Amino acid sequence: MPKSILIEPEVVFARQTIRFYDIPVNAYQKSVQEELASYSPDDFLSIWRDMCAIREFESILNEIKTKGAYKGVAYNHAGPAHLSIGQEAAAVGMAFSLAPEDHIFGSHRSHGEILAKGFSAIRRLSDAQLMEIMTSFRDGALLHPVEKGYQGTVQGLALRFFTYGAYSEIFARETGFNRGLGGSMHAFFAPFGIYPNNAIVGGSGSVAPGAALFKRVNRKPGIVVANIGDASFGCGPVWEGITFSAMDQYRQLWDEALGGGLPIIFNCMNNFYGMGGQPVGETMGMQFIARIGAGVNEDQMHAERVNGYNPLPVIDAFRRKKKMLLEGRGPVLLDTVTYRISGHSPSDASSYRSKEEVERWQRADSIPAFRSTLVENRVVTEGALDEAKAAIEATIFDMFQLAIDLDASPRVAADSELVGSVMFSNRRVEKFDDREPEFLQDLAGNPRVQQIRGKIRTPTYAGKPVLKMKAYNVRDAIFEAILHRFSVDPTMIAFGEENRDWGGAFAVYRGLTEALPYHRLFNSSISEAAIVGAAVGYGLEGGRVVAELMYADFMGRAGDEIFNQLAKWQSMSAGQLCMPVVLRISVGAKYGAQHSQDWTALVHHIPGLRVVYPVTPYDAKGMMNTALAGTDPVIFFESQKVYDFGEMFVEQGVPEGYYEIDLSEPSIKRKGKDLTIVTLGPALYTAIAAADQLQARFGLAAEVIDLRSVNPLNYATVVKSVRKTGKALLASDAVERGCVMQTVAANLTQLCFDDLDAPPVVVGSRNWITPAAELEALFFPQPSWLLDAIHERILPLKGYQPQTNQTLEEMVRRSRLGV
Ligand SMILES: Cc1ncc(C[n+]2csc(CCOP(=O)(O)OP(=O)(O)O)c2C)c(N)n1
Ligand SMILES: [Mg+2]
Repeated sequence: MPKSILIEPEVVFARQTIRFYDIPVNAYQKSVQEELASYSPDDFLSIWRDMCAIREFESILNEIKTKGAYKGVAYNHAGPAHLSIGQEAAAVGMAFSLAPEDHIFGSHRSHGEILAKGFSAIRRLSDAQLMEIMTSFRDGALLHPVEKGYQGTVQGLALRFFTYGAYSEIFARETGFNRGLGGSMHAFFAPFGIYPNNAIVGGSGSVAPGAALFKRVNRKPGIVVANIGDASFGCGPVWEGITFSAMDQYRQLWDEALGGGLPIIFNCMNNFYGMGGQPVGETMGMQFIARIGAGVNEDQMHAERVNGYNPLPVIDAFRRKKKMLLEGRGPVLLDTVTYRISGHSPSDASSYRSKEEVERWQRADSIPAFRSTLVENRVVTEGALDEAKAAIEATIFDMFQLAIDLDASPRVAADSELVGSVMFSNRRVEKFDDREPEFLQDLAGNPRVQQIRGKIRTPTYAGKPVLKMKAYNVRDAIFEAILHRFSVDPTMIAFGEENRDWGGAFAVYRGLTEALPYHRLFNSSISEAAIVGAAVGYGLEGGRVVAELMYADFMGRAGDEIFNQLAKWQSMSAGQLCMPVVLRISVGAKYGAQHSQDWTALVHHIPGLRVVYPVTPYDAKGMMNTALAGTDPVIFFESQKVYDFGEMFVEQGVPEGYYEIDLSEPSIKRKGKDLTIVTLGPALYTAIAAADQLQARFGLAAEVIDLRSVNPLNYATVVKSVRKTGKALLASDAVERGCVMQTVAANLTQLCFDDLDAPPVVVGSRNWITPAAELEALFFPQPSWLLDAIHERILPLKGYQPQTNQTLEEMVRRSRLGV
């Protein structure tokens, strides 16, 4: 859909041509004299001073990395330093006219952008605001060391505070912006509008659009800038972020009052190099990054190339583009040309470029060039420039020395649990804003709500099992929990592929289209990286979001966004950011190798993610409720095998009201004393079938425990059961090698060693591709496999004839062949 957009053959097949307009390259040609009306002498001075400050800040890093000392002060910095010496004009030009509420995201090479944005914010905030930020930020932890003995202005104090926080962060000190957990490549300081910088090339390209989305949906002021390198435009997620930002719907379908296109500038810090590869002439073919805009939308993203070796064209461009964004005409692409005089990192041997080239750019260096322009045009005196430079350099040198002083700026103790303490935020937030949640209709009249009201929520009705058509099922359970949070938290949004109109690929959202305005539920482009990346950006800005991947097999398309972005920003921020993002991932079946794999193991392995996999209506509703009240990223797996299953275990049925289930507690689904079967995912139902046979044929009472949660996981219930029975079989639909259950089995071996009659046994799917629907019984664990494994490896069953080979010899054979 949307049904309002009609596709007409006569129009589609009419003869026409696609027109492009010219993309400006270096259009700005004003002299300083012509700019006198736009800048005060103080502005000019500040611009140059900021450039000098960045140069000094990074020159110190360069000297200590390459020579071990600066001005006789020795320091060994173990970590990285990707310097941007040469790029100062581009950074200052980018930040100069931004307000504190404009948020920048960056890359591994963003010291300069961080500093420039911080200096710009310090100039714009009042003394009272600055004092409030400095005293409240981590209870003054960064302020105390820099205010001792300082007698100057509040702005001067803020400069000390800010440069000290930056150095401390780079040197992994407690007094860093992020307590040293971010470091050089991930440092940020949100109070000044400086948001995460990303060591994954192009990482900000998919995350920053989510921040822009947050501003639109929640009517927040300001714009978002994604500062990314020229080589990052070869990264898929950057293209996806651009596509996501340029969707027509913002302007064509969303309520006009929200403000139109996403307010985002993709600002290419174009220094002509990746590390050593050259996008122009070697690794890409577009010649001008600005050209990309032409392929994106009719506005061509208002793309432009500007001279970033001079701050004024960049400031001019940012002023014009910001105005466009505030008018709802985003997104924008800027190709800001600069040059990295420094190496990629201090170990760079510069084998990929000639000395002559570097020297030519050094001769054109923006810092002396801009100074000459100001002096020649009598805008600022040499004395004023020298004085400003000397003052800021002194501050920076002082702050460097303070940051390397272990007494003033300690590292976290060697036995510290700091990192562990910030892996999860563990908070509970009912709603992230107090405004009224927006709906299009009264929910009582919603057809889906009415339909669910007529369903049976208990395992039996009038003594008989409930028909599938009548049963309140897993789909309904997830819907109810999500609808509840939509009605409580006005920031809550959901998006993914086919989320609107279609009702979600598996009909979980059916009914929501009628209930919610576009900006709360929308279809995204088929851009898994951008779906997850944007959810990350939205979450870290302080909004609640449910994003969806249609199949677990598509996680690969969003690998970085799940593994490095969603999982890591809470801890890299030392607990300052939270990540209230639920990522729904549906696990398929019947669709063969690329649509039917359970990939719980992948996210189980990644620190920083909560991972759950409920398979009953009671669990699905309770766990989704908990996930949507928390502040941590939750990977919420769902199984296509069980969407239409009714409740089979909770006799009282699934409550109509709100309840929560702990996201780390396994659940006993059937009590027993002879053997423990632990399951994850739909293997629960396989285990129940096996348990029925054990009872009927062998008089054995199996205790069946559904893990439900993968991480965090409380072992207490499982351990208690296994100690009681002395026997453990673990089953899931994931392929057996490296699956979650292998970790659980290994842990149970240690936790229950004295009580075990046999080592815990894992039964999973075969280590194959998932075959066609007709052949799935060869692949997914069947009840008989469980019985066979019990018989062969745990407890011989009297008179039992195994149907498959579950012996240890077979395990070794399969392993040897890798299948
Ligand atoms: C996904 C990813 N691939 C490769 C790298 C290694 N790497 C770090 S910086 C870099 C070059 C990036 O070039 P560009 O985006 O132009 O930024 P610049 O370094 O020029 O500022 C590479 C390849 C990485 N950090 N992330
Ligand atoms: Mg580059």
